[in-house]
Amino acid sequence: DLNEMQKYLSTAETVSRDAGKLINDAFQNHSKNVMTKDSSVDLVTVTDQQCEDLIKKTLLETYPDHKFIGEESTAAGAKNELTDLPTWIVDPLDGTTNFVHGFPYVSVCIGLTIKKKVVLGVVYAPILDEMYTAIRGQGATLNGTSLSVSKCTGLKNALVCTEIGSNRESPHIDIVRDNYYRMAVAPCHSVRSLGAAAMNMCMVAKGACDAYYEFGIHAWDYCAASIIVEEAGGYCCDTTGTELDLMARKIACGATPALMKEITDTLTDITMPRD
Ligand code: LIP
Repeated sequence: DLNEMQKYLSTAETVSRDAGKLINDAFQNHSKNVMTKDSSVDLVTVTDQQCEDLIKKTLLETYPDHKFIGEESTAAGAKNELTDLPTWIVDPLDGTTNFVHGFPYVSVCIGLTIKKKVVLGVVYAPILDEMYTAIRGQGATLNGTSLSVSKCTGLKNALVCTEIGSNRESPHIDIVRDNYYRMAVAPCHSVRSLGAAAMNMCMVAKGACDAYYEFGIHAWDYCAASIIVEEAGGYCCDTTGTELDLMARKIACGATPALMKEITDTLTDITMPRD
């Protein structure tokens, strides 16, 4: 019920601010201990791990019968199977490359699924001090003010966000480049990359851009932000235009179904190995 959802949201908000403090301190003090994961462009820092430990401990101590899927727990070998049980899906620091370089678009992402459906989401951007939240059916807010997407219905009037991602191998990156080219020659108004899936999606939710798509990301990058986009009146789907799949490692979202049909019809899909 709504009371329970508000309680869950409040826990998620509080712990995202606590993790945000750790991020802000390390960001301001330039104390970033950088390591790589799958490749030289797949970065992780001690701050990512500290934040995930804090968030995981808090959520599982508060809600012992809930499940947890997190970016760094997964990297450390935890299996991230999505079941019908209440499951927190967490990216402790989305935009790690931005964080490492001092580019301020970073966020803590905390989503909750029940019966595999996203029921609430928090995206907290600590450097900008922007708190984006949504509960299913209750709208989306930024620092308490309600959000709504733009009214854009066609690619020719759209500002589109996307990312090159961390897979730079052929043929993956060739398709990413071709898709970028198709956006450019559509022609859409322009293409932007904030360097973080959740921040791109929050720009869609607030109507500052009209659409976002990306291949190769994970549920923790888009779970929380997907409900913020939907509750701001936007539309989330798979890059093929079918229903959004949290484990398919790709997303397209934007202001209107008409715009998203045009975009997903324009994109060449990349089938990713599922999470
Ligand atoms: C990042 C995403 C971004 C993507 C990067 C990476 P991380 O997440 O937010 O959209 O292009 O490759 O996946 O690793 O900073 O949490």
